[in-house]
Amino acid sequence: MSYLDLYLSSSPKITLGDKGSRIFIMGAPYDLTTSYRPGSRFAPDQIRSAFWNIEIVDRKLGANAEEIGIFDLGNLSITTNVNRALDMIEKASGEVFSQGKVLGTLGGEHLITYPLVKKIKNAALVVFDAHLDLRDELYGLTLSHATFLRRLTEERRDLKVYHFGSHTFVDEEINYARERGIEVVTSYELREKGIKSIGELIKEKNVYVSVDVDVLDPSCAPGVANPEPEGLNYSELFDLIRSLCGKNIMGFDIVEVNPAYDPSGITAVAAAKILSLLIILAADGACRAH
Ligand SMILES: [Mn+2]
Repeated sequence: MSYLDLYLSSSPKITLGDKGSRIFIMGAPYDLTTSYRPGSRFAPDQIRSAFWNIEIVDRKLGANAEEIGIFDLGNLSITTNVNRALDMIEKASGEVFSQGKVLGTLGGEHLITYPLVKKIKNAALVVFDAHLDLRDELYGLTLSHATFLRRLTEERRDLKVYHFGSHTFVDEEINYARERGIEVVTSYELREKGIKSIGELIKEKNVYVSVDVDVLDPSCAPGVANPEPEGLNYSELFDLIRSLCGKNIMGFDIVEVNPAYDPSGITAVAAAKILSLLIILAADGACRAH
């Protein structure tokens, strides 16, 4: 062991393990179809930096993410071509999934979920998002961060989707959701019915989890591309995520954090906390039902 091995790291990578780890992390720094405030391409490294600097132990789940092997692959290459970005995400994630690994991807905008989930079989998709992202088209784009779930659910008729925390969507979106059999529980319903646990609502054991950080209220997560007031607070969202303890997490992503609008860094910290929870949930037997 040399001083170079001892004192230097490839920070801000969040590697706590090696290639033998079951959980892999990848950055997808793309915000090419963002409709309002671009900048989420800078989020992966901000989330990593926050992850290194907050406590990643969770008292409620009774687990410490520091003790779980994680291998960080780094970020996908820069491109300004949307199709090229989607292709790289699909190919890189496909390689990780084919090795039987759990892949956690740091966005980037919500469109990155489309190539990540496209080929995942035998798992339900669980989405947390202020928006439904079920429009057929927005601002001239049929494939964008506002339409990704529409395209995905049209292509994958077999994909069961559970959607939590929405509160801003047009009739076209909710009508499509009902027709397509997407289970939608809005932030209003979560609050009015006092729903703190969704584990039993989700019938499937295998799940892929996509967290759009704008599901949090802008008062606790201002640094997102499309902030929407009346979102969830930290504890409301974290308890819903914790209630997935016992599920088999096949993969996950955390999207839409925008460091350009996050001067205090609290949105990146919230995303890092979400990352630590998902790592604990994805690790075999690490979490304890609370
Ligand atoms: Mn959203």
